[in-house]
Amino acid sequence: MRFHVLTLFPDAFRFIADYSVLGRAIQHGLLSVTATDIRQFATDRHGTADDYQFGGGPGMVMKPEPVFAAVDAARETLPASQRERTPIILTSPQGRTLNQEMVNEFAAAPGLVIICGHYAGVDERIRQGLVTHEVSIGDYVLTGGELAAMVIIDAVSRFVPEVVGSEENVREDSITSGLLQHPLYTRPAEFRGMNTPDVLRSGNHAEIERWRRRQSLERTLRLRPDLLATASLTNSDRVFLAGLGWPGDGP
Ligand code: 6GU
Repeated sequence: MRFHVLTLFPDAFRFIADYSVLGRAIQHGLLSVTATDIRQFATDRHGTADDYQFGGGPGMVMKPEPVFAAVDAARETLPASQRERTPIILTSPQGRTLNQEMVNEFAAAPGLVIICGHYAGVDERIRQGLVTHEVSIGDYVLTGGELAAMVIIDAVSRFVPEVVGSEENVREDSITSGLLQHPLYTRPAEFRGMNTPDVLRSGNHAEIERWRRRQSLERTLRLRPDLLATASLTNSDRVFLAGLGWPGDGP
């Protein structure tokens, strides 16, 4: 998976190369992350990437020429067969809020080009003529799109084979099943007066699975009842949830 990031702050992406899980994946050649300075593609000698907005008003706007040129250059490094299939993502608080389904879609691409939005915003022609996906990471405003780009890279990288170990993949099952995870315990069995459930140390695997499933259901109902509408539930899950007061997800 190849990530091409176009940014005004390329040094920020050294964090990814230095960070344990993704850094190791880069070293093993499973991922590549190239951060290119948009200013390199400025049309003047000063590396100007922003300008005042037409019509007046506070805040600078990212100019179109350097961003178009930077995307063209990133695309040229891709094999022709991949160019059409590589999403051009703009990070911006106006975008669609990132979720696991979007992460899955991005992970199916051969790579991603990510433009990190900055200042008051980008010239609208960047949206019109370049961007295929505009992505936000939540309903709050960041100083720039770099952290959002790193969030996208991290979440997508988990789907690249061998980037995360099998124990992490197991947890993915609990996300894709649409339920929150059951509580986890390790030694000691008793700590500062707090005990661990006996069933987990009973050796009865059927009982353990039942307990975990019920804990997941109960926790999801309490913390994220919205997830139950799309979770894959068995009949006995439904009966159990109904007993907890769940009104059900349909007629
Ligand atoms: Cl992608 N960018 C900025 N600047 N703020 C955000 C965001 C992105 N997602 C949430 N807030």
